Amino acid sequence: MSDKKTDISTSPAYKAPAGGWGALESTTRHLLGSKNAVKNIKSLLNTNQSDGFDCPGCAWGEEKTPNKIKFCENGAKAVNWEATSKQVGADFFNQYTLSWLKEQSNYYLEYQGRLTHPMRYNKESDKYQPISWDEAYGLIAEHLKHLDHPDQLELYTSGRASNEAAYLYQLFGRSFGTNNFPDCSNMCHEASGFALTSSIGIGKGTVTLEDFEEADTIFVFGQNPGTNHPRMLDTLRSAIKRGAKIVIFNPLKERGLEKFQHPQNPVEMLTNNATTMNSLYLSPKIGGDMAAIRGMTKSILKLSSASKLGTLLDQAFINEHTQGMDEYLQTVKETPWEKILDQSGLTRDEIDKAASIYIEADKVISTWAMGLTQHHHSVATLHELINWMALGGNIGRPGAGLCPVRGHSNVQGDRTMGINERPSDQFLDTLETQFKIAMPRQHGHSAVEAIEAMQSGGCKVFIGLGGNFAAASPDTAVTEHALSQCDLTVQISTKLNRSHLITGKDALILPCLGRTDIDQQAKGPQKITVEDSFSMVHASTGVLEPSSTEMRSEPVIIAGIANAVLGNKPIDWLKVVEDYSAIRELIAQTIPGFSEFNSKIEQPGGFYLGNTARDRNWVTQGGKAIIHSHPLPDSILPDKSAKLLHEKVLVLQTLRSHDQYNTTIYGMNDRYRGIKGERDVLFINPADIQRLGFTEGQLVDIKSLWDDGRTREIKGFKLVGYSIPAGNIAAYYPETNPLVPLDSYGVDSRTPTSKAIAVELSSHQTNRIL
Ligand SMILES: Nc1nc2c(c(=O)[nH]1)N[C@H]1C(S)=C(S)[C@@H](COP(=O)(O)OP(=O)(O)OC[C@H]3O[C@@H](n4cnc5c(=O)[nH]c(N)nc54)[C@H](O)[C@@H]3O)O[C@H]1N2
Ligand SMILES: Nc1nc2c(c(=O)[nH]1)N[C@H]1C(S)=C(S)[C@@H](COP(=O)(O)OP(=O)(O)OC[C@H]3O[C@@H](n4cnc5c(=O)[nH]c(N)nc54)[C@H](O)[C@@H]3O)O[C@H]1N2
Ligand SMILES: [Mo]
Repeated sequence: MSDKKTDISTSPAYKAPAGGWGALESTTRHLLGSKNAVKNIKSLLNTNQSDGFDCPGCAWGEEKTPNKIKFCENGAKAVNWEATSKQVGADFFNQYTLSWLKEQSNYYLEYQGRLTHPMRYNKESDKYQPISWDEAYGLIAEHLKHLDHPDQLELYTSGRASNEAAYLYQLFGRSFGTNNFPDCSNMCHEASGFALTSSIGIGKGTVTLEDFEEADTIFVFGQNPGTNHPRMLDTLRSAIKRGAKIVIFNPLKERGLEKFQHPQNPVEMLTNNATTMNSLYLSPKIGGDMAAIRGMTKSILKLSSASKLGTLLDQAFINEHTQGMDEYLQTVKETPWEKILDQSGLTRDEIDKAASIYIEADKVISTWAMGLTQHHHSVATLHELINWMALGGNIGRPGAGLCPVRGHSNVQGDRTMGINERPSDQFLDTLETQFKIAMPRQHGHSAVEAIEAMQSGGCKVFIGLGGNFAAASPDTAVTEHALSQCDLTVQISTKLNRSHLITGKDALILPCLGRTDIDQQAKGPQKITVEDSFSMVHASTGVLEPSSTEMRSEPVIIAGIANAVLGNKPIDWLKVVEDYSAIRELIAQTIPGFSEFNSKIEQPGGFYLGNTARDRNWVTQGGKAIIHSHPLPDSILPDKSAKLLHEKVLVLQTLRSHDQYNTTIYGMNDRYRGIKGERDVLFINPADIQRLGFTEGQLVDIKSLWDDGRTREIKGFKLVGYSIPAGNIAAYYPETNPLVPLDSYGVDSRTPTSKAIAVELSSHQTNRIL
């Protein structure tokens, strides 16, 4: 593997600032180009308002300023996509066989519109056919009755489900007898939850949005907010404008982290002024962050011992609030610089610079996303980050703290509600006391384990509450085969996607309402609640008339299934969905922090759940923050790749374009990276193109290296020279998922290693006859 350093000083692709006229133009085009311009403009104005709905885009928090327009370009795309008037109903399914639909792209499938009628797959005709809701519920009950064990059921959740839906779903699953709750979080921030809980005693970020107004330095690791959390750019811009420093760690030069122009700021737009977004932009090699952070700690120790002021560490915090720091610092001292520089790909000077910024700052916030969580050694990397933040006492202090920036808009809330395959005994005890039935104690399956269970025949029924399990999961061929082994697959969804086409022996599509839709129930229109990355819980109310009366809300669908399977036990399922306050009452009685839930959500902006670590109350063994010491890994790749390495091997990360929401593809452009009209591209250092004997623009095939005898290859990707460290490449998810081996996952997190796959390239042989 080559680790030659080439100049990657700036992004070549897009010269304009992020946001700006490009964002405004794109928002307008997406709005006017949809089937429903007026309806969609109405919905945008209601996004994130106290009496409107929570943006189904990302999980970034909301400022409390009333009546401010609170959507971003990509939030607008998400709203627009859901609010289409195009429909996928019985007529649509009557036209096409599954074999034909399987040949279509992900973009085509979702673009067809909203799912409007419950459907059942008919093997004979190879088509979906309409079914009544009651028949659908009855069919699920029939299948579940015939299971040998409740653990043959997998209940997947994607992170858009509301607190109310998630709570009912977990209660249904556990009352049926299983903790099998694989969720999108298993493929996303699982390592964050694991590392935070094992260090500071709570698996959530310790900061609130107000802390960003006080921080004097913000470190952003492995995250592309310009595309995935655009409202965060606004927060970062304000910080820069008042003199705070921002340090970026990202192998790619991401435009949003270089320059930003606020599309809702008339002065900036008219004068074409943009804010330079960072004080230091470091590009470590993929997977090199743990080494880079260790380097900063080593550098800080050196600065500290040379300082006339004595220690530069927050010794009082370390003594009073941490355990294990001495051992960690000893491990750092013993790690040679050579290894740190080799694994991080950074120079000593770069690391020293970042360390100086850290030590000069009084209040530091660190944020991170998938660039840190989707690695083999993610938990160790996050422990390292927490240790380094603890050195300066940067946990549990205003203006300072840890901030995993979540993905789906309610993924954090779903976990709080009990969507967790490894629930605590305490939680299960509370449920037992409340509902007077035994809860299953055996831990359940994560996403990867669910696929393994389907493969081995251990799972017979799969139900997906949202999401696109077939396309979002690793090892596409393996996952698809696993799903097809099920007796029944059920997808509760808003839009048609790949997962509807990969059926078990029997299959159902259950169409549901989305965040923007009015949810009318027996006792009137309903609101739901969500929790953002900052542990703020607030209500969300749909404002648009649903485009079909056949669609049902997620809580109603879950109640319908539960009622068919369990009858009236342990609750009257059909009754609690007449008015969701009844569900919130159950939540109030069983989930810590939710007492008086119904009255608390009446406050505009919602309420704060609190965070024990923020209060320096460490819910750990020993009552202090635990400082974990790990050696730097020998290789950032798991053994099954590490042993196959040769000098032409590259490390691939799979990421999002600007025109997608996970597996939902809105368009074929990636504006900030200069890509137009295509997705099958491979970002690569120009020196690697040359070294490997290719030319820019050439098509290549990509094959992963994994020692299990299986071939994983995708074909025909265009080489695009880009500012990325030599030896590293990047391409879009989900096209690259066939390359991620199912058993290539993080230690303790079991998260697929979507950001580090060893691959080799070969020239693509076109079949075209000229
Ligand atoms: N518009 C839009 N918004 C979204 C989503 C979407 O698809 N579209 N998805 C939502 C979801 S579920 C999530 S989880 C978040 C995802 O938000 P991000 O984590 O920002 O998403 P990715 O595109 O995976 O980007 C990963 C970033 O990490 C960098 N990176 C990769 N490997 C490494 C590494 O080893 N070290 C470091 N330091 N950096 C690395 C990449 O260059 C890239 O900038 O966004 C959420 N918001
Ligand atoms: N290679 C690779 N793989 C990855 C990742 C990566 O970076 N690289 N990222 C991972 C991450 S971070 C995540 S979070 C997962 C995402 O995995 P998922 O959450 O499973 O996937 P999405 O693409 O977000 O799901 C989109 C589908 O959700 C449905 N949907 C949308 N809104 C609603 C709603 O309100 N209710 C219901 N019931 N359904 C709705 C629509 O039918 C839509 O087709 O993918 C993971 N997979
Ligand atoms: Mo995610």
